[in-house]
Amino acid sequence: KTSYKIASIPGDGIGPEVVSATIEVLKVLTKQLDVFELEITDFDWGTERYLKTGRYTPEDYLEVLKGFDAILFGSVGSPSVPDHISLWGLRLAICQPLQQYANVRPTRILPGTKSPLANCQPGDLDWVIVRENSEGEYAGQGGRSHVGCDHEVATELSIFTRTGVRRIAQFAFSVAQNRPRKMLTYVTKSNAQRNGMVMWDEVIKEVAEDFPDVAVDHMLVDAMTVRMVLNPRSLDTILATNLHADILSDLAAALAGSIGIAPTANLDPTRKNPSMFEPIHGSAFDITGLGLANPVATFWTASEMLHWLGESEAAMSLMYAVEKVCAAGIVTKDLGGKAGTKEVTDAVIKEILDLKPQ
Ligand code: NAD
Ligand code: K
Ligand code: MN
Repeated sequence: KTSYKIASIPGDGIGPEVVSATIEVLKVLTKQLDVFELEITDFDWGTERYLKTGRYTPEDYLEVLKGFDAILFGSVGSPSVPDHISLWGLRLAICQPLQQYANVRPTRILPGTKSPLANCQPGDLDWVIVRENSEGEYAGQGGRSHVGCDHEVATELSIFTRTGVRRIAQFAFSVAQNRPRKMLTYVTKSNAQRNGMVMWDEVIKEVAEDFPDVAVDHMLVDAMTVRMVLNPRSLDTILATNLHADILSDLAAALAGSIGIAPTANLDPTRKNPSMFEPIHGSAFDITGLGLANPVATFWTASEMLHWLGESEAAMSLMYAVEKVCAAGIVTKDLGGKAGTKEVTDAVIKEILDLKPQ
């Protein structure tokens, strides 16, 4: 039997709650299907460790992670540490050096749940957002001088390279090509941002020539927010920069019902390094420890991880179980239900136990 090595990094806030629920579900799923094994190793990398040792991770963390087939991540961020320190200390400290340059965010309305948009039914909103995950405003370039003085200057440079844009464009076109509607909408802000964003427009037009069967259209990011709300059906695969897609994908998750369902994959498409899978949400301090966190985002995340590992049948079985539970109305408060993390998890496990072995 194939065995995959998974690094589990639950992190902070509700991260450990949703990751432990997911590991419970994965253990039952692998046992039930009986075709592959997951060897899961748990890492205590997070803010508690930072407060004790001054680091979110051990120094050799990249070498450690390279020994795994995939990484399952919860969230990082705590009220006791500034957010830019925690994010750069853990999540970006993994994504950036491991060249996980493609961030993929499937978004759709699950059965039994509702979009806040009037008249938007499941099927009217079925998107994949591809977020460039290594450049832009998140490249870590910039600085501050004369800190605290009235004449202080602070910059956050937006870095784009032709190679970086080309590789994410090629990735997004192939995602679009593999979906039934074969449509790609790319988002820039090339009216105001006249360097990097204009290069994006040019590179995407070049790459489009290699994908003649994909229908392409272009939106400016501000107008894109309007189109997402007023005409969700007109969209399918969406490509945007690191910053723009970060914002658009939270909006997308809310339009699909809740940020509590939305998964993301941080992929190294070259497969030289392990990829990392996480819910798009953060630590959710307001509900930490209350047993209210929606685990569906992390279940869906685990399904995306199984797809990436090549275990598509298991991935689909997991989503089938999750969707059955949603359809039965066993959902958390963010989706308008009454169930807690545990009830949803138990219900998904019960559905999995009803699955036939593959
Ligand atoms: P958040 O995603 O943590 O929470 C936003 C809102 O959504 C909150 O009201 C929260 O209760 C709700 N929510 C989020 N996940 C939920 C779930 N699974 N079930 C039910 N409700 C859910 O965003 P925030 O408040 O902006 O950030 C909190 C912390 O998380 C900050 O430290 C931030 O830096 C960090 N963060 C980390 C990541 C990451 O690890 N990749 C992503 C986003 C935010
Ligand atoms: K997260
Ligand atoms: Mn975000």
